[in-house]
Amino acid sequence: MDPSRYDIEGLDIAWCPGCGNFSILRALKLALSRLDILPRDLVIVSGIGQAAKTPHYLRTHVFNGLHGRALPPATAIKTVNPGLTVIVESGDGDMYGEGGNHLLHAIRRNPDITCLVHDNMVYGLTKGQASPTSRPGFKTPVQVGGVFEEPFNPVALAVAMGASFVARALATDIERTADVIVRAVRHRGFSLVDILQPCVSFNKLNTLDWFREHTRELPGGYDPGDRMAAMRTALEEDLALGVIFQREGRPAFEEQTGIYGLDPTPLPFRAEDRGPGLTAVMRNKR
Ligand SMILES: Cc1ncc(C[n+]2csc(CCOP(=O)(O)OP(=O)(O)O)c2C)c(N)n1
Ligand code: SF4
Ligand SMILES: [Mg+2]
Repeated sequence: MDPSRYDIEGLDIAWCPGCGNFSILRALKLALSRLDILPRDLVIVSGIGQAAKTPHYLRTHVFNGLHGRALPPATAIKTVNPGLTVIVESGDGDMYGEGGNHLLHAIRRNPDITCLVHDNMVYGLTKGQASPTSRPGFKTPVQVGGVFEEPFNPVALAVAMGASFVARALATDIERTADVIVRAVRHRGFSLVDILQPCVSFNKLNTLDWFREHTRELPGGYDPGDRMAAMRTALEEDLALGVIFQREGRPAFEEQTGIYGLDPTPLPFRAEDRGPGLTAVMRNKR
């Protein structure tokens, strides 16, 4: 399928020229076209932030909710209509700060959704405060003496919790990012992809050059099924790029809820849920 299938004509994109989000948007469209997912079969869910604007720039279904709260509605959407492909677009502040608790429980529940985190190590939308992944010494108008906390390590957290798919990509490497997104969407279960993204306006420390110097590709023969190797990789100083951990065979949340135990038809399409039966139930509740 042609990636332009997801284009919206005459868009006014609010990102700064040179922002790494443009590369992620291109990689996402490339991945979706390679996966042959029709816009009508896709829902992109997001919270608040520059990253969370991504679904506004694609022609598909969108649910844009509260800051840090993308994962609960995404889980609900997948649970009631498992035929849809559900992708979450989030930022490092949105997903690892405000939404951190939801991330823990999404990993635990393992719904079949793909969570793409645009990790620019800063709060971009609110003009440059430190985020959970900001590096020590990073000075901002709020952290005037520089960040002194340990940066949050999303890959180590996800591997420690037994997430079923954990990967990292560099936004500007569009081909490789698209490849990782394809693998994440194909994976059955919760997929976390931390995408390193330069913020050219508010992060002058973690520039594209910094990311190039501080990242490395996984070695040939690397086995993403080896959890201890994945944890060692996650704890290395250099940030490894690629699929770091993958665990097949873990049942997805929506398969275990029992909703589809007897009837695989998605809830929105079941006649009894739309017909007089539901109407009668609703009437009794009033
Ligand atoms: C509950 C709540 N707290 C704070 C804010 C203000 N706020 C909006 S976006 C944002 C940070 C976004 O950072 P990040 O998720 O890293 O996205 P980026 O803009 O960097 O892509 C904050 C703190 C808000 N909208 N809602
Ligand atoms: S502030 Fe940073 S993250 Fe936001 S659009 Fe500009 S460059 Fe991109
Ligand atoms: Mg950010």
